[in-house]
Amino acid sequence: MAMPAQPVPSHPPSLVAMHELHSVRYVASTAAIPLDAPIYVAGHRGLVGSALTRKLQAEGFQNILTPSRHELDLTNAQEVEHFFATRQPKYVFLAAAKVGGILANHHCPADFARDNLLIATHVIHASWKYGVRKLLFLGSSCIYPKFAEQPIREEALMTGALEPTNSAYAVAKIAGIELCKAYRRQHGFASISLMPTNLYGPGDNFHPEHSHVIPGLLRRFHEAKVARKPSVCTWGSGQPRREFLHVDDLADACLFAMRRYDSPEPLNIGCGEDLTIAELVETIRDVVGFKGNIAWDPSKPDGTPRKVLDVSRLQSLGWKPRIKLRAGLEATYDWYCAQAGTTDNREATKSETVGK
Ligand code: GFB
Repeated sequence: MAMPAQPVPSHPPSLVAMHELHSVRYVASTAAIPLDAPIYVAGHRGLVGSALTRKLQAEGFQNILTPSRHELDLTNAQEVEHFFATRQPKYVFLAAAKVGGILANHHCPADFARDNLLIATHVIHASWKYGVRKLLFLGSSCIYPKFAEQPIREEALMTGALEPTNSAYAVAKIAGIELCKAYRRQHGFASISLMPTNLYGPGDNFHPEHSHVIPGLLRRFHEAKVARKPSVCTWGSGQPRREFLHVDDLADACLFAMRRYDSPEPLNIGCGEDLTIAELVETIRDVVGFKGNIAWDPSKPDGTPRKVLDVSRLQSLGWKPRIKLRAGLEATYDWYCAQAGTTDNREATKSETVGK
């Protein structure tokens, strides 16, 4: 495979040093992903896993392993061991997770902690044990302290208290990062951790209560438009700020990182720009074409006041997102309408659990 030219970093000296330190591994891992290598996408039916599978297929990878939930329950250690022993994946994208929006996290913390701890423990251990060449673990921007300095640098991890609505999920994801570091330190296992910002796109969970804000509101505005309702209810104060990344950009960043990033330190993935929830709501209303009013329900939680990632480490490696928020929302709404017309996607799971 042809090697892309290495970008010239333009960032602080410490990042330059880190980049140079790992450039040797970068060369090795780039050259070492043959198109017929067995690649396991854990959670291939979820938002992230399905985007990753599309991306890998588009890049010409021919041996993508996507066992169904019936074949492989990632919370079951024996099933995970059996899968790795028999299918022998060489690269693993660990996108399987129990995920959900602010209310789902708030109401089901035990499920979010248990499932995500088990999935990370089983998959990282089996990957090392059965000779995976490289594993990419996906965390979340909610691992950072609730009041972290903005934009949030990777160094902010474990420097303060977490946002209570999703602390159980966040702790499970932090455990995954630590597992990757531990297997790397003790066994020399090439595992990396990526921390994506809030994601959206095709394949998302559009459940009215348990989804994240973008799919939840696309659906609510759509249904209000169809039913000619006078207003739509949105949650909280509208004042929190969030950063959003289209999942196809994330998938691109994942493959980029699998090829070029090899460090125990987590890597933030985002666009580095945020907006208020009130601004997002206005944009979604416009995209859907709803003409009625917007009402706010202050009894619903706001969550973290602001969550925008510092993406200078990622940019120093030469990666940038391509999909602007407005265009991404329009494409996602189109996808939702197409799905809503053909399947019962809108009545899907109470909160997305992928890879189980
Ligand atoms: O997307 P969301 O659930 O995730 O909510 P978080 C973002 C903001 O949108 C919150 C507001 O301030 C919500 O109150 N919001 C307004 C709504 N209307 C709605 C609505 O109809 N649905 C939803 N869901 N929100 C999650 C974490 O936090 O972020 C997860 O709980 C995960 O653990 C994810 O990591 C990335 O950004 O607040």
